[in-house]
Amino acid sequence: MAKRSKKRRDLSTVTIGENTRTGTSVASLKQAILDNLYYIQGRTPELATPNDWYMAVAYTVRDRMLSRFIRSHKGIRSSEMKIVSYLSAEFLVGPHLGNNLMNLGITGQMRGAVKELDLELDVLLENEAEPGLGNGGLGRLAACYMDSLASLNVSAIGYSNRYEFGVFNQEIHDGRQIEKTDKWLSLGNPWEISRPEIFYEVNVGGQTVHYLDDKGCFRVRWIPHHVVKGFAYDTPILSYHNDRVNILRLWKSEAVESFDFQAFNDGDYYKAVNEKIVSETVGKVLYPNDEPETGKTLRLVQQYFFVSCSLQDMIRIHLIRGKGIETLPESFAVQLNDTHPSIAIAELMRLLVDEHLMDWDKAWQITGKMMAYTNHTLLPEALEKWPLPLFSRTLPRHLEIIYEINRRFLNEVRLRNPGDGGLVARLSLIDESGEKYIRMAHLAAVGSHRINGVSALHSKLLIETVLKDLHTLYPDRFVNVTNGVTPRRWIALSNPELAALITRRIGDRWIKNFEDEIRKIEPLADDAEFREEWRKVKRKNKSRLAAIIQERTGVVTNPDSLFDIQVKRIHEYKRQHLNVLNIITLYNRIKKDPGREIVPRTFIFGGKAAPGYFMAKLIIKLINSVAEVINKDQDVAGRLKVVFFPNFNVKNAQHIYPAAELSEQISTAGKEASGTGNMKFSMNGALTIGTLDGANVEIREEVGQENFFLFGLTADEVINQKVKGYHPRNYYDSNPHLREVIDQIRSGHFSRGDAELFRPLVENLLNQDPFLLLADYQSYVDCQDSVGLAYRDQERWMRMSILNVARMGRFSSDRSIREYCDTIWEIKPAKGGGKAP
Ligand code: NBG
Repeated sequence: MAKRSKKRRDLSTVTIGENTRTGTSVASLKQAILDNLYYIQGRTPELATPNDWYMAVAYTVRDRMLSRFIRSHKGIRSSEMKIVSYLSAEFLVGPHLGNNLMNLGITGQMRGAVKELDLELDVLLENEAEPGLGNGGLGRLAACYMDSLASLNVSAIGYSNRYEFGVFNQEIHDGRQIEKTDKWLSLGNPWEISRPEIFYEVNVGGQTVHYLDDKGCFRVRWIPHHVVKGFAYDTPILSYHNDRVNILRLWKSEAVESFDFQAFNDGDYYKAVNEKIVSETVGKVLYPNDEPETGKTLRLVQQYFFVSCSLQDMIRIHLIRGKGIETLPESFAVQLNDTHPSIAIAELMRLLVDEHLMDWDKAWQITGKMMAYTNHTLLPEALEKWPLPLFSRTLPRHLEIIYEINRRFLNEVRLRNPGDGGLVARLSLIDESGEKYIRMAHLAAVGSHRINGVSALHSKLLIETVLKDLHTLYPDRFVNVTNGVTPRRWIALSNPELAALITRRIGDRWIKNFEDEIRKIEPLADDAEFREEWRKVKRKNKSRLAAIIQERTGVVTNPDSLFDIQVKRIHEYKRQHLNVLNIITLYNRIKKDPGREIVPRTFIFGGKAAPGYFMAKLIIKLINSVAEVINKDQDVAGRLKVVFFPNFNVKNAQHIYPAAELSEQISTAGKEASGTGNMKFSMNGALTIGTLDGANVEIREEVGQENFFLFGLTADEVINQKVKGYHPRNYYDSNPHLREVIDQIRSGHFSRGDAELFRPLVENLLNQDPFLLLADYQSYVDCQDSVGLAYRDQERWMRMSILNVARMGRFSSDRSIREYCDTIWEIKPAKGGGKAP
């Protein structure tokens, strides 16, 4: 009997055409590419376009992922293992090809194979359309976490929308940002597998009907205004050199009936296709962040749509495992990535109570056990809330559920704090202070068993400010998990020469176990030969970036100058304009004293501004206007250059971080929840100039204060300044250098005499300056001077750079995921990654 089943298993693993479908030699890969070109793209080499070749290569790689994918998939269905369900409105995964080649360990062979076909692997990699399914840090964090989950051999599904258009592409015209639609799917997406048989229906709008069922139980039926269908599209997420492959499952919205024959027969063609149009609009486009969401019904529908499909999917998988609905938390731990998916709390209640006929208390217990919520920002304007009328029109049943959750919750509050009406009003899920709103952060917090911030400082401020009352009520729910980033994509893939240098000295285990292994390069900071090799790698990366900059912007930069880089979303709190104030200060110094010795610097900026964020767009214009004046001024030639690198995204980031020497992390203390760019820079050997904000605090602790350029007010001092009454104009009046800079911007010195252009920005700084640029100005300029001094001593700089990398172990996303497993999900990951394939 045992023998028979073994035989059957053997048979099922035999793959026809083993060599060209799964072989990894140069010869098999080459043959496979040609086969895929012919059989999938329908082309021969003579007729193939660059995209045909890209697709053929991508399918060749995908073929080699599938056996592991299918094995992992079987595990999801059959095993007892708990699955992490990461619900996120954004996954900024970045290009797949290079990452998958690296994870499979076949980059070298593939390079050889394409070479034999007269192609360049680097050109193919550059040709890949990036899935821009995220705005910035929050989306990229989700992608780093998917990487670590797989590499730590934790079973996970990332759930989101399959947006047809990702974050816009940024072009710069006349110094201003222009947004272009991101049609990332237009040439096909070889990495996803569509699952037309996995779909769910999602109700929208309408009303509810209350009735008693035949057993006399109170029931609710939701009669929707319309129904949207969500179809699954799966992207395999490989682990680094081990067997696990997880899934990124994205939902595409479609009409239930794509064509209304009744309407067509009645002669109304437009009505006949209308439902299709309405339904497909749901997943059309990713919303930009930093814009007020209130009033955007479509965004609420979008959030609800992917959350509902995902929860229905989890229940289906759990039932396939042969288990009863009451044990759902044994199969899934759900992480809510910010409040965007927080409607999951009410939706799970609805599914359990209305569809699975569970009683409320049991359903609430299951919900709380499964759900956990990560907060990613303290900015009040980013704390999601939905106007009551809009919410009730869109999700009438959920409003009833939220009322019931709130009723029970506030009863508990009253019981514990009798007579404190103010507390009840502050904690309520409904904001009734004016126009009524649903507070999504409160819903997420009340329905979760854990709530976490993303850096030590952020978690502390979270419980002292926006979630203070909730913390008093449920202190045990709050934990901190400091963010991390994957060293696979951000060092091994983006900075292959640095990776090779490190591997030559300490072996390659650091890629898999960065937390423990990378520290082994610390003693090499004292090795002059190593420092010299380190310097050479950085120099090469800089000249490579310089070539890209010249090609994209026309600006010629000097790779021997200090590459001082600020790349991230453009936002006033991130203070790109503080950086600009310092640049103008340096410029003025040289203009006054042309013979002055300064360390030549290239200031590089990159980042998108939300399309509706006026001030952020003006900051982009300011950077470009200052660049225009400085870059053509012969007096500063060879000493200062300013560049705005257009369209900062994952692909471009992979060229930028490896070339950076100075990382600008200069947000107003208390505003940046964590930051993750700060970690990527440091891992690539850049030194940081920064405030005590977000994860900067912990980075400085790890790398040592002597290896970090600190300036500016602390979070407490920022609050004190504001309490005391902050008068930016006093700084302007009392600091002649600052005054000169501000006056130049105001007078049109950098805007061809146009004194109107930057007026809103200058007025804002002089009158409100909500992010305290003027208060931090002098401290920043002084700190930048000390950076210049340090850079003159290249031996010292290299030592600091090596120590920065050596001490970054803690900021691997593997460490973060381990902490989520321990303190939130109750899952045991494998140490140092899973077993090799
Ligand atoms: C961002 C924070 C960053 C943080 C990332 C990831 C949002 C709402 N928040 O500081 O601004 O690093 O989240 O946690 O995008």
